[in-house]
Amino acid sequence: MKLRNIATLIAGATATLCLMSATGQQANAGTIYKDWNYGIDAFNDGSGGSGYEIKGMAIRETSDSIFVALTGGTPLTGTYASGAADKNIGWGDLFFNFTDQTFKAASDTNSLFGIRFAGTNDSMASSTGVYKNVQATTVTGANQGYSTLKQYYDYGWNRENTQGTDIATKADAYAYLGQGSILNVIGSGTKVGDITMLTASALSAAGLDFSHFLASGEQTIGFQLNKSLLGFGDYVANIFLECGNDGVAVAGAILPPAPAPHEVPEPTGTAGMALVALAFVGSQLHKRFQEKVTLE
Ligand SMILES: [Ca+2]
Ligand SMILES: [Ca+2]
Ligand SMILES: [Ca+2]
Repeated sequence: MKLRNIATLIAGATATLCLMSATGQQANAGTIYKDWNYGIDAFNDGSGGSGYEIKGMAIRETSDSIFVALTGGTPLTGTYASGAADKNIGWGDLFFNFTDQTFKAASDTNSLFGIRFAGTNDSMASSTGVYKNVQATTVTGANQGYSTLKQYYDYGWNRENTQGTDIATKADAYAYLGQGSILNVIGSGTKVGDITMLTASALSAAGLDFSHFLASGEQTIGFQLNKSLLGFGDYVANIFLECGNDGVAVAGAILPPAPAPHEVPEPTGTAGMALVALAFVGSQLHKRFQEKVTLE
């Protein structure tokens, strides 16, 4: 599958980057920039105007954390929309797919990870945080949105980098996401932990720089989570707005967790020595006791 090839390429590029960083050399690979993996979305495929325009997503991995950042015109708490059931259209949930299956197939087998970060959206997840064994569902209907991805494209919104630089074409989008319902929130899953929302200055301090790609939106949202909450290996991460008016994806790889500190098995010799030592101490105590008895 082409998408996997892209992810594998990026994974390889990431490994190369790390290797070259270790030797103190500069390297540019794919959309990795200053340790963040960027998916830059088309700037003019947000149906409904600037309030529904995603410009990009970026993901950074450190030894123990995953950082995620999104930029565009949609605030964290969404925008007023009279046609939406809750009068508000905002961000859907973010998904990570570590399987080699399409999004729909991974969803159907409850194999996605999902992150609800927008506390006011229409997610079926009960609270913000990280979820595993996730099946995705759609809330576009309640948000005055597109009933299918095909409908979005049929309305004329196909652009270069339609779902970001890693799913650049409509054909790639169909191959990964299908042409049916836009599955944009967590439908079911098991919560495994919380996320920490990050301020713009914290994101900048962590090296985030959408402006390098001229992709700084009016709204930049970011959060951090413990790496142990997610899977690892090649991934495709993607998100849509609640209405399906825009979406973006990033392909990359998360390194496997570092092996636990090696547990040195207790050598039988050491155990034997310990027993001998205990026996010796015991015998000495016994001897002293005997001596004491004898003296008395
Ligand atoms: Ca866009
Ligand atoms: Ca809504
Ligand atoms: Ca898009």
